[in-house]
Amino acid sequence: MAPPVTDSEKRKQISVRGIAQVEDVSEVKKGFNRHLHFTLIKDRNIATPRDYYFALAHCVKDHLVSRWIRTQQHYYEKDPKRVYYVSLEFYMGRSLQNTMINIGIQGTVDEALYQMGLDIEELEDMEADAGLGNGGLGRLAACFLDSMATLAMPAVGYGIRYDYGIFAQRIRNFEQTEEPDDWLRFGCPWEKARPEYMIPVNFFGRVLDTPDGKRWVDTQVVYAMPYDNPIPGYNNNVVNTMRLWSAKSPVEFNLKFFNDGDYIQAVLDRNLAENISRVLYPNDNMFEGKELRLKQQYFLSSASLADIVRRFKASKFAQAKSPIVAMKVMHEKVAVQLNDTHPSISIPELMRVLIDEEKLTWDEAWNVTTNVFSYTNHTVLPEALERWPTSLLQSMLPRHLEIIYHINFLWMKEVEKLYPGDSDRLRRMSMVEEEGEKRINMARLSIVGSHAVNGVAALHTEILKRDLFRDFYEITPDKFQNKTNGITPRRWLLLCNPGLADLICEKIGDEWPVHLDQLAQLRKWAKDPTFQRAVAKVKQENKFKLAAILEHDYGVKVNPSSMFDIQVKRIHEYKRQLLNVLYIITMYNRIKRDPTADFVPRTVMIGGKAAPGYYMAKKIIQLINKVGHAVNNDPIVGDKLKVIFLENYRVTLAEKIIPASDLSQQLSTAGTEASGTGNMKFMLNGALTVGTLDGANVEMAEEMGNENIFIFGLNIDEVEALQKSGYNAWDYYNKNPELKQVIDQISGGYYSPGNPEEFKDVTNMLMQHDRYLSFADFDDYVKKQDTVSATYQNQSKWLEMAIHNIASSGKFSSDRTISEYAREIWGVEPSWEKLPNPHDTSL
Ligand code: T68
Repeated sequence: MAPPVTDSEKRKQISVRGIAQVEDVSEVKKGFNRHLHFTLIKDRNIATPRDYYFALAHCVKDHLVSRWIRTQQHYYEKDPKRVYYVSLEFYMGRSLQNTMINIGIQGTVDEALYQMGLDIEELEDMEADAGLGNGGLGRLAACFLDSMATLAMPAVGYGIRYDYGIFAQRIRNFEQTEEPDDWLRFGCPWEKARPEYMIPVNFFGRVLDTPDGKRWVDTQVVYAMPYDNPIPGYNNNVVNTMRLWSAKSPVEFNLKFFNDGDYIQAVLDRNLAENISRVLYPNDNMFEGKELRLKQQYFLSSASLADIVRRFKASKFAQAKSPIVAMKVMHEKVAVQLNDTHPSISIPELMRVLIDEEKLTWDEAWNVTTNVFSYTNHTVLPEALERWPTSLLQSMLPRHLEIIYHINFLWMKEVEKLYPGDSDRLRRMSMVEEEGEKRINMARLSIVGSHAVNGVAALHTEILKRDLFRDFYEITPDKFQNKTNGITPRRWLLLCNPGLADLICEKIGDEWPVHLDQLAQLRKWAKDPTFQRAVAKVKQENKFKLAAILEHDYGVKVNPSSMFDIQVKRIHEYKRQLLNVLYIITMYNRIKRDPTADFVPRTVMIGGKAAPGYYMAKKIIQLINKVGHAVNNDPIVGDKLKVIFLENYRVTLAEKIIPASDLSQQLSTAGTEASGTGNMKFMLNGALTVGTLDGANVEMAEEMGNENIFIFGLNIDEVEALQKSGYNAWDYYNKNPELKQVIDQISGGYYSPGNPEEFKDVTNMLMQHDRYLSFADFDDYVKKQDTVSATYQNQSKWLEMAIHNIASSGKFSSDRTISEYAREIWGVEPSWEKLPNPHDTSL
């Protein structure tokens, strides 16, 4: 083959998006037209962009199915240990582009659509986000599925197919309003319903003691209908499954009404059962003890375990044994990861199945159960820890409560043996909490019922061991592990930042998407002016593109040469968006004090959803919007400072914002953010971070060196010391005139003309009961932000730091995280081998 001539041809040769071949392009055009005709039943005269999107999605899905079937055949033949990731949330976002990239047909499809005169980006924009998650925990589950498929692991993700995902956020009159997310309105082209595999799930009823063991009777039944979604690995022909359950009423539901003659009412009431999978609970880091939420948790747990047991029984391993012998060793072939305690009712559920249905003894069942399960903790905030009232469990899941009591009885005996007479310790370690309303502490149940417990960043795991789960760590130190979070470089670089991806390929080849450590090679060009210019050019193009989106979607004009300074994440007091606002106002005051002084222009963007019932978070959104209104309309400020609230922040918006950011704000009080994963996405895309020594920020700083990150504020020991000695916001307020001015303005109604009371709850909180010590970090934050501005003026220094960020982000690939889970918790091996390319398609 002749060597490539031009730069752009060279880029195509090394393109990680797949090189278009003439035959493949014509194949895609054929498939697209076939679906437009036979699936959508439209012609090009009346088809809309949405029709084209669906035609394309179906066409792309066709290229998945052989790989999907073959992958499952391959697993059946090889009969390896299976991994199940059970999660109430999978925050997937869109699938079209990700699928094309992972199976290597993006180049081909681009060319085919171009030849047909269609704009691929316009079509991609028709896809609704699968917003089946709140934030970090749900997005982590999605990144993990991508990595497990890419590492050819025999894994299934189990979740709920909510009819309504995370609400759409609209800002009206500076405040958040919520709209239901009807994401399935036009149908989902990726999923395959499998009504033939429906599973009955029982609720309520009572427990009978029979000679043949316990029987749970007189229950209400709801069916779980599986919907399978393909999860393609990157460039390895593997396609795994995410199985989401949807609630279906049984035919005989409400039969008594039916017999009463109220047939119509009986049919209408079928809705009640189907409400279980209606809507995602919109809280992050907050426990809401609602009956419907517990139903969702048990619905997922019970259906998934029944499916797991069925698949195990059908495996070659189990088939070669008698049924009872097979069940006793199920843990040799099954690993189940619990994504937080949300699905941890699975632990008594598996005990129930093994004892009541499979007739194992208690001890045999307990051995299997503890070896099957492992539990990931995602937070140390007390209000997020799940503690279900026993009264609710008693009526909804009476057999499970019985089992939990017995697990706890045996556990208490064990503790008592180790620490005779230590009643305070027994109280601290009991799954049954007796203070106030009697409750089951689900974290304690999960620790005792699992063989491994992990935190999601080194610092977080240390807090678990030393503080939250200290007593448990003392008894079983080997159970506790760290698994620092990661992100998939496919979506969070290759997909969202093609310019940077190409640049990296030119320097180090095209293996980095599966070996992200290779980015370290970029370090040698950190000071190279040519490479710096190339990185700067990509960043500038991404900023132009975002600026165009902001103007088109929100009607705001931004200065694309200003610093894009971004904080996007759920709105929560502990994440301290307020600290960001305090600095914005500080900058505003400085500009007004001396409008001619040198000022490094910034466009500050803040985005994120507040839980609908979280009053303070909603106030914070209102304050950001009001401050933005004042700043953006002040002629003295001009182009120097703009404050934008990014409405409806979600996966798809993250993909547009992160590649265009210069500065990433990670401001949580040390010891509160378990890990953070947004922080890693910014780093990978060449933004610099201003942040505290919290969560994974600590490890990011370690990887890149303190000289490449702007760390400020109290560390965790200092936070603890200050909490102990007593934090007094007034001390800081009185000592810092800029802080005093900012607070006086907010509480004096400067940003709420006509209603000085508007933000009094915010300022009262900050002054009197701020659990997150905002003022204690204000001074250092301002100083660090001033350093940020000064550094930004030295573009070559800034770019050198940005390149160091990119080059140091290898550790934060979710491939690394998943490899650690695989080897150290699940007992399976990751593999970089490819399955054979299915030959019934040339793609
Ligand atoms: C997040 N937790 C952590 N919770 O806050 C974050 N909570 O530090 C970490 O990086 C991430 O998990 C992944 O480990 C959450 O996102 C929730 O969304 C949530 C949902 C329901 C109930 C409680």
